[in-house]
Amino acid sequence: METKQKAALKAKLKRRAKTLGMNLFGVASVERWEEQPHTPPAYWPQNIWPWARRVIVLGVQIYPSMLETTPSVVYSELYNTTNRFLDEAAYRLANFLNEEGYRAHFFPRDCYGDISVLVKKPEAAFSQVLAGLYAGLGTIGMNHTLLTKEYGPRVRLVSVITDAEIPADRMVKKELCLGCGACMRRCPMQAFTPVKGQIIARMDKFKCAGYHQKIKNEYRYPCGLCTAACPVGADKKRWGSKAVSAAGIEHCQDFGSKNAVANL
Ligand code: B12
Ligand code: SF4
Ligand code: SF4
Repeated sequence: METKQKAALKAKLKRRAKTLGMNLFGVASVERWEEQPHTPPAYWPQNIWPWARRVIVLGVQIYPSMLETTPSVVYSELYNTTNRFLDEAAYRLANFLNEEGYRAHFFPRDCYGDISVLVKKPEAAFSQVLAGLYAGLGTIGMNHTLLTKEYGPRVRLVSVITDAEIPADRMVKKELCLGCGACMRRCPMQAFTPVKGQIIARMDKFKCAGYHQKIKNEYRYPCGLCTAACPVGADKKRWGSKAVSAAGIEHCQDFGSKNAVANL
């Protein structure tokens, strides 16, 4: 493929992603997995799918006005919808690439059977956070999520893996995390412990997953308070500090979940 053709295909994919409702689009070359120190070779896309050359990462925003009611069925429904939305958009983009003659498929936004598995082994076969980092969408914050300048950590991700060698994006150089600790203070499980000289905190994933098991049983999964608390992101300016009132949070939590029944 000629350089001009590669750039034209990337522009076409970006337009399609936008039409499919995606807020963020970035491209990582698979070499990034080798260059960066984060995962052993078993996780590298090119070792799982030998034809893989690029990973296209798509992101969709999470509305703070719904997230901040968490744990509630309001956020739970938003979460389920973003999941469908992401997987469908990635499927369609991969399909388009197949029709253009390339190999492509998507890696589902999460890819685990149930939270009861994550409480024992809180890990998946492919990291959307690292894919987003390598595709230039943002940097990893103290709370282990990908922070973006547009939406802070309030963005969910999915990847399309392909052999179409479109131009890769540059990684973000400037750390977006402010090190303010708001995520850590807001966590109901105290899952984070700061590490001196390092932005990313130590995280007790088992504590976090255990809490998720509890609130899933109450039909108000997931938590996400550490993403709601984060001040990074242009979205925070748009929504202001009170995207939902304190009374509104309680009100939303009083309907549609086991918590509502327990409070009767
Ligand atoms: C397992 C899982 C969980 C587990 C474990 C959490 C965890 N942080 O690992 C539990 C159930 C606890 C969980 C909770 C949540 N999750 Co979750 N989860 C996943 C899942 C399915 C797999 C993650 C994984 O195992 N990847 C593979 C491993 C190898 O990589 P990794 O965990 O991503 O970790 C890398 C980096 O953190 C980095 N890293 C870690 N430590 C350090 C230290 C240093 C110094 C450096 C440089 C790098 C570094 O390197 C790691 C690889 O080794 C992903 C979806 C996916 N398939 O990626 C979503 C995902 C990470 N979750 C997500 C979200 C939003 C949440 C919640 C907020 C709940 C919610 N939806 O509201 C909470 C927040 C937890 C948190 N603060 O991290 C989003 C994050 C989006 C974003 N903007 O980053 C993802 C990407 C889902 C998605 N498709 O968007 N989750
Ligand atoms: S999702 Fe909730 S329990 Fe898990 S780390 Fe974030 S604030 Fe803590
Ligand atoms: S809340 Fe503060 S410390 Fe936590 S990820 Fe966001 S900017 Fe970093």
